Amino acid sequence: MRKTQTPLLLLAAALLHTFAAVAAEETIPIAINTARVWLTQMEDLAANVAAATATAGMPPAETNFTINRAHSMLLEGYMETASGQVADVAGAVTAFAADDLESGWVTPMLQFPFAWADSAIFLNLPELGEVPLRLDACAVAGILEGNISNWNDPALRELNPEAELPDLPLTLVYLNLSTPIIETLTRYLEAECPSWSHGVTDNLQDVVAVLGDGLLSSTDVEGTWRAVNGTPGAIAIGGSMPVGQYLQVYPAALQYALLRDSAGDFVAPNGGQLNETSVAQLVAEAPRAANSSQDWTQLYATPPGSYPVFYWGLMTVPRDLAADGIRGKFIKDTVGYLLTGEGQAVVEAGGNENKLPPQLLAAAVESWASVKVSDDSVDTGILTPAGGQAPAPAPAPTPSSGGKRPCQALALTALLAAAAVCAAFA
Ligand SMILES: *[C@@H]1O[C@H](CO)[C@@H](O)[C@H](O)[C@H]1NC(C)=O
Ligand SMILES: *[C@@H]1O[C@H](CO)[C@@H](O)[C@H](O)[C@H]1NC(C)=O
Ligand SMILES: *[C@@H]1O[C@H](CO)[C@@H](O)[C@H](O)[C@H]1NC(C)=O
Ligand SMILES: *[C@@H]1O[C@H](CO)[C@@H](O)[C@H](O)[C@H]1NC(C)=O
Ligand SMILES: CC(=O)N[C@H]1CO[C@H](CO)[C@@H](O)[C@@H]1O
Repeated sequence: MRKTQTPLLLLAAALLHTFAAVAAEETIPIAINTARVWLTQMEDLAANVAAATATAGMPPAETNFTINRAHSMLLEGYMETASGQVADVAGAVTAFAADDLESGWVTPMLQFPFAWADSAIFLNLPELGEVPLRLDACAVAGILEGNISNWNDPALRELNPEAELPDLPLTLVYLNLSTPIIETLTRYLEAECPSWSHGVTDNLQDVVAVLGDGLLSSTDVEGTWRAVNGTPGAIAIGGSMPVGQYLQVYPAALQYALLRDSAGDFVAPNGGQLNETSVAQLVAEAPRAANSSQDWTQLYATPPGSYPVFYWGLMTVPRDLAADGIRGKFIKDTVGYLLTGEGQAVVEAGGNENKLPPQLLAAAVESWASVKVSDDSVDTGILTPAGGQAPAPAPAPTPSSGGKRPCQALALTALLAAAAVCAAFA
């Protein structure tokens, strides 16, 4: 967009109510390609954003979701198909490295975190009743390597003296994707189980391949939940528990395992309890928007809470959306909403995922605020974080004709501005 149009757009924003009837016919399409675990949040985000834009008399933002990834550790996997770029936003669990964010794009990409969650090891073993299964790192390693293949294995009995462990084959459900969750898992195994010999990696497909009948390999998160739900004696390691609407669909997959930490305590996926030491470390290492590559990969080196297997939610958008005109501002505000108090409540609404550690929020907002748009003063009606550029005050409502009017028939005073807006919405 040419710079000379900016004052016209400012005026236009103030006059939007004059032609709300016209604007109501338009929608602003936004395409989000997300990870399954964030789908509920993205749907709620879209609903709130659509309502906010409509309430403000702006063209409603209409979000289109896909869950479609060629490779979940690579940004191209979210943003592109063979035929080109498909998504405006990646709602990912992956913190993409600087190279991936910077090279190959028309404009480099930027990321910021908006949420995190423990990635519970979960199982289908009703015999346990209310007693959660206890595992240590070597028991997890033993299950992955096939050394532990029955629930009455002596190593499991020793860890679970109180539990009624049945004589039942143990089936590992493994999500056969490269994910940062497996990196957190293997970092834990590397640190806490001396006999773990496979290092830190993002996919254990070669390790679990030896399990034969003891393995159910899945290719997507929901497939993992379905397999655990449908298989007595199944355990999923390195996926995530059912979230959102799936809690009702996969009730047999809702048992989780406690994991022994370095201090010898068994910790539960804890619903948001933070390890203040590691959060302080993460804050110190957070990229600073003005000066850095926006590489947030260090988030995955340190568990934000005490459960060692976990994931983050990260939004990825182009750093410069100026070429998208008004739509660029809609995209920026849509993702920024997640960093507001309201947006963080959306993140936590399902009770399974946690808002950003508040100490990290400032750095996330700083990254978000650095996204360039053609006109940051346009008020889309979408709530955006404090600390970002304040939206222009809402225009005073003016009576709408209620009728359908073409852009060129607007009142003379609005004509120039309307032309700019009509062009921007085209
Ligand atoms: C959603 O976006 C994808 C990728 O751009 C596209 O293939 C699909 O047709 C879109 N769906 C709708 C309903 O707009
Ligand atoms: C599993 O068993 C093999 C063969 O006995 C052994 O080499 C390996 O260390 C065991 N794995 C673990 C995690 O103890
Ligand atoms: C994992 O998927 C790859 C293809 O992406 C396949 O070659 C491999 O056999 C699978 N491994 C397991 C253990 O399912
Ligand atoms: C908290 O985080 C620090 C730094 O990462 C770590 O050394 C410590 O073990 C953690 N404490 C717990 C209880 O997880
Ligand atoms: C946020 C941040 O760290 N900003 C710094 C970027 O670098 C300039 C100098 O190059 C500093 O003045 C800013 O404080």
